[in-house]
Amino acid sequence: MTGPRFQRDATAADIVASLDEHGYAIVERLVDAETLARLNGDFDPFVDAVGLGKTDFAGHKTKRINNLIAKSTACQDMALNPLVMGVCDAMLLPHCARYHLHVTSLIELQPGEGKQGIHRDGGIYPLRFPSIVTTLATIWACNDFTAENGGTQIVPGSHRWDHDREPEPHEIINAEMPAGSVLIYTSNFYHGSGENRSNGTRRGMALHYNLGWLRQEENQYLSIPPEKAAGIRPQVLQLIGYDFAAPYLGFVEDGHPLTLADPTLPRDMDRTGGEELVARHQALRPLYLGETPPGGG
Ligand SMILES: O=C(O)CCC(=O)C(=O)O
Repeated sequence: MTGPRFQRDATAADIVASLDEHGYAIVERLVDAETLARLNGDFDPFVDAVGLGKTDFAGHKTKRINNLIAKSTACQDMALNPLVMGVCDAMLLPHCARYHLHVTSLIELQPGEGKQGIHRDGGIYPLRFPSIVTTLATIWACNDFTAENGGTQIVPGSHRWDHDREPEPHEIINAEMPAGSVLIYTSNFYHGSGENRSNGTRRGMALHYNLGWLRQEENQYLSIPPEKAAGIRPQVLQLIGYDFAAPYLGFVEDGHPLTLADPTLPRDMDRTGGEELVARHQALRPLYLGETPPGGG
């Protein structure tokens, strides 16, 4: 038995074990107070300026902003958090040579917001549940998450459920965690934002990652085109998609996509992405994409 609640000395192996057993993990106060203050300060003007959601899913009393990488260097740092990267390596690299950032959303529930419909993120792709892990979600608590203010609704154990099994109300709990903590779960796990019965707002930052050969939810290279990419470090640009996802997958005219953002890079026309990527791709076990056999293929 391990998890699901950890401190910042947790290892990627601890988190992976908790994802396997419970379907989720919470790492308390993983980010320091200074970075969190910087993050909130970067987002405040955008949150002030944005209107409320217009659909039941987005929430009629919820403010959302996206393209967070362009709006905050603190967000860029957190997207590359070493523990999260270790968990992504363990959960996603078994099925892809490289993963990328899938979507970035700041989600601020206003007082009086109701519960979001419970869902599984993997539903964005036409696959039966439970499938291989296609996405890995991190929800960072930008302020305290409580049962009263809409801490994410989660359904422990639901990552193993069959496609048609839906949660009963008594199976749903709220992820409660102090500001700076992160909730981690995968594409097979049922969750949704909670109801905000408090007088304050609940602000969460969702940074989700996905398999490199799947389309990203957020079109990040149009949100951050080459002319806006200057000044963003290569590691971050690669994570949002300025990279090969596999040999040949995602090349541009000169070879590596990063050459569009940094004209000083060699225009060597190499479309393989390099020997290491080729080796990683060749080592992957090909997936069965018919009716998924028992055990997920
Ligand atoms: O805000 C949250 O706690 C989760 C939001 C979510 O799952 C979504 O918007 O898809």
